[in-house]
Amino acid sequence: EKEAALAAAPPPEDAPTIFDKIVNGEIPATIVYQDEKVLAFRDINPQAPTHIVIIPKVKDGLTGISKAEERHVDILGRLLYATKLVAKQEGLDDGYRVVINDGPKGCQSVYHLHIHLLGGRQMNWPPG
Ligand code: DGP
Repeated sequence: EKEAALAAAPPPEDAPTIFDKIVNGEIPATIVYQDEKVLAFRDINPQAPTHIVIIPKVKDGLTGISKAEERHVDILGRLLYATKLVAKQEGLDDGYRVVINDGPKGCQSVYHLHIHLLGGRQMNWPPG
C-alpha cells in the first residue's frame, strides 16, 4: 500500500475516499471521538498501541495539508484541538506523536486530510 502511494499521483481534490465512507457510516470504524466537524477513529493498520486518525467530516478540497487555504484555518485548528482531546481521553499522559503525511514523498495513501495520533510506546527521532 505504501509503495503504491509512492508511485501514484494524488487524485482530484473532490474525489471521494474511504474516509467519506467512514463518515457516512457505509463502512465500520471504531470511532473514539466526534463533534460537529471532526471525526476520530482507530487506524486499521496501527503503528503504535494507540493509533488514531483525526479527520474533518467534510473534506472541502483538503486532500492534504499542502492544499490548505485561508478558509481552512478554523477546521485546521479544530483538528489539532481534537487531537489533544483524544490524546487525553486515551490517557497518553507521558507524551505522543502527531503526524501528517503529505503527498507521495510524505507517504500519504488516503487523500482526505488526516492527523495521525500515535502513542503508548516510546517514539523515536528521526522518523523513517
Ligand atoms: P496515510 O498513509 O497518512 O494517508 O494514512 C492513512 C491511514 O488510514 C493509514 O494509516 C491506514 C488508515 N486506513 C486506511 N483505510 C482505512 C479504513 O478503512 N479504516 C480505518 N480505520 N483506517 C484506514
